[in-house]
Amino acid sequence: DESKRQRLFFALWPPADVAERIAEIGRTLDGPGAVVPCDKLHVTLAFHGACDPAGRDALLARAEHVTIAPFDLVFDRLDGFDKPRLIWLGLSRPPAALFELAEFLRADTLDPRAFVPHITLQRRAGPISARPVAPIAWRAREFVLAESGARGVPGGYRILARWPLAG
Ligand code: 2AM
Repeated sequence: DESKRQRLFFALWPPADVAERIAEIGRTLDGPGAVVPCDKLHVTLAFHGACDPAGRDALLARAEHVTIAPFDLVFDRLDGFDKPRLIWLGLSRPPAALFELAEFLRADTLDPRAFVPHITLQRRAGPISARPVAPIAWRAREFVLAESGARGVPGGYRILARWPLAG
């Protein structure tokens, strides 16, 4: 039953005060892009696409097996993708634990792209030359499973479940 499929992804969601500072960067950039509002800012860890209920349950079960301690993230550079046209905030020194977590949660995905940790700031954006920005640091203490396009709202996200990071 196609109507039961959900677009699911694991993500890190910044605390509200951090998200507000990140959103400010997106707002102050020049250019034609659509600025992502602060409650939608996140780091996608693993994009699983359209999942049926059994697929969703498998993701919920997998998340229970994460044994990674909280880790620090320092977002300190702007960069972009060409397809789709995004401007994003990234890390010049992403911690190993971030890649471990993403790799564990990406198991069995069909996503062929390498994991590039980023927070999308603008969509349908103009070109950007990569450059450093004043660092914004945050300690990741939990990860979430989120649904994209929930209740038929494109670009709307709904957090379905949260798990604490614990080593
Ligand atoms: P983006 O911010 O780089 O566009 C929900 O759509 C989240 O999943 C977004 O963070 C988006 O990343 C990511 N996403 C959407 N489609 C994807 C795909 N085909 N492969 C990997 N990530 C995807």
